[in-house]
This record gives sequence, C-alpha cells and structure tokens, in this order.
Amino acid sequence: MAPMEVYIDGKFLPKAEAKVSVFDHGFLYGDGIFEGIRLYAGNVFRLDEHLERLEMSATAICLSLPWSRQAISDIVCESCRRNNLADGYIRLVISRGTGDLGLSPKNCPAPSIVCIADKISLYPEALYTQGMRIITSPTRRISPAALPPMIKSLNYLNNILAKIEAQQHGFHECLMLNEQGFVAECTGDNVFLVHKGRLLTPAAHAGALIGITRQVSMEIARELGLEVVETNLTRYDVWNADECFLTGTAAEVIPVIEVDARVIGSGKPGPVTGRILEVFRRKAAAEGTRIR
Ligand code: PXG
Repeated sequence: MAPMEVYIDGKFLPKAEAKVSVFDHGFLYGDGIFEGIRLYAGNVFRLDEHLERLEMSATAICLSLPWSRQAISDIVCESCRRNNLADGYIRLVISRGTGDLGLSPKNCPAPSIVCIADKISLYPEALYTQGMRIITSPTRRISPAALPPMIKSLNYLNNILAKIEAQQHGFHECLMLNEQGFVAECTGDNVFLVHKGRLLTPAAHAGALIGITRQVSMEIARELGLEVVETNLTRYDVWNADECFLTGTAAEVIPVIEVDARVIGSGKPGPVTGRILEVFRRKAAAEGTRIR
C-alpha cells in the first residue's frame, strides 16, 4: 500500500516527512484553528458547513485566510484522492504560521495549512448498541468570556484535562459544566437530552461548540416532529432525562445510559436516539461533496 501523503502549504509529503517548524505558533502557543471532517463512501460530509465554521473561527482569532473556500475544499478532496480513501477522517489545521519566540502574531508573516486524510478509528460498535457510561468532570469548561467555545482552536488543554480525569476513573467521556454549573458539552462531543418528547441541548453561550453533528441531529429531530430547545441544563436534568446521547464527527450519535452512576431512562439506548442515529447514518451515506 502506498504511504500516506499529507498536504502542507502547497505540497503533498510522505507521512515521515510531513513536519512543521518548531517555531510554528500553532506548536508554540496553540495559535491556530482546525476542523475534523468525515468522508463517507467517497463523499465529504457537510464540507461547506465545516469550511464556514473554519472561516468563522479564523475571523474570531484575527487570522485572515489567504485561501478561498473553493481552494480549501480542493485541498480536502485531493487529500482523500491521493490517499485512496472512500471512508475516512480528515484533519484540516490552520496555524498562525512560523514566527519568532513571543506571543505576537505580528512575527508570523503567513499562516500554514495542513490537511491529513486518514482512516477513522471508531468507538466499538457495542457502545452504540449498549450505550455509554459517563461521569461529570471536576474540571469546568473554560468561560466563554475567556475563550469563545465556538472557536475550534488548537487550545484543547481544558478538554484534555477533563478527558484524562474521565480515563483515570475508567470512562471514555465525561460531562463538562460551565462556571455557573450548567451543562456545557463533553470533551469532544455535544450533549443532548430527550425529555417528555422534546430534544434539549445547551446553547453556545453555555460553553458548547456549535458542532456540525449537533446541527444535523437537530435537523433530524425536527424532521421527526420533535420540538428542539436550546436551554440551560443542570446535572439533575441529565440524571432525570428519558434519553441522553452525544454527537460528534468521530462519534456520530452515541447513546448514554448512565451518568454519575444514575441510570438514564430504561438503562438502554432510547428509541429517539436510535431513530436519530439511523437517519444520521442514512444521510451520511447519501449526501456530501464527491471527491472524484
Ligand atoms: N465539542 C467539542 C469541544 C469538540 O471538539 C464537538 C463538540 C463536536 O463537533 P462536530 O462538529 O464534530 O460535530 C467537538 C469536535 C477527535 C476530535 O479527534 C473530535 C473533536 C474535536 C477534536 C478532536 O476525536 N470533536
């Protein structure tokens, strides 16, 4: 099999040679943005939405993108073709670029763009059929006043600390609360509750990233006739929900059956979660930007 090729600033390089400078401000300071995107059966899922979010993240960090949306789209599709992928995970990273030591972005003449198209490693299928157990992290989600959670930035330490705590206690994921104690999201996934026929999820201002899978799940729920409400949620609301699930590009839609040792609903993946996952997988298989 041909070795993986990674796109860096205009060139495709073999994986072993795909390197960026130690003076890159993405490495030195986490000064940059990224997207995680899925390729399903030769189609890139919701590429335009991912690129729109990338542009909005760029605006928010005062990084002016020297590439058009079409140019970035071409890089993504070419990365998939070069690596002979039909299904995969695409990591698009834009950093402030190479500069001097010192925080100032003024030292960085040009941003860098990297695109990695790889195979996807998924959660075990058993988690989708049996559901996941999670806990609440003692680490609070960073305040939206300190760093807007909508920016998909290269600063993930807040989420990584929470992930470490989850793993230390034997869990894959954990719930993160905001400073006020309301539910924000999980470390790399958005959170949803189903309660009395309504779909509930925290708003961005509560500390949630506006996930693409979140948007698709809300769209599906409306198609299924559910009322969708963005609202403040407490741990009490989570423990007493009929159903709970998480959404993310890597995870898709994953049922949660236990939170903080409280059994959610029947203790099995719920029917609404199942319907949303089913429709999500159907959409993922049928939609998207063709790579060839
Ligand atoms: N919240 C956070 C904090 C995220 O990082 C999501 C929600 C879900 O958004 P999407 O657009 O994917 O539906 C994310 C994104 C990984 C990985 O390698 C996944 C994410 C971020 C970083 C790494 O699994 N998920």
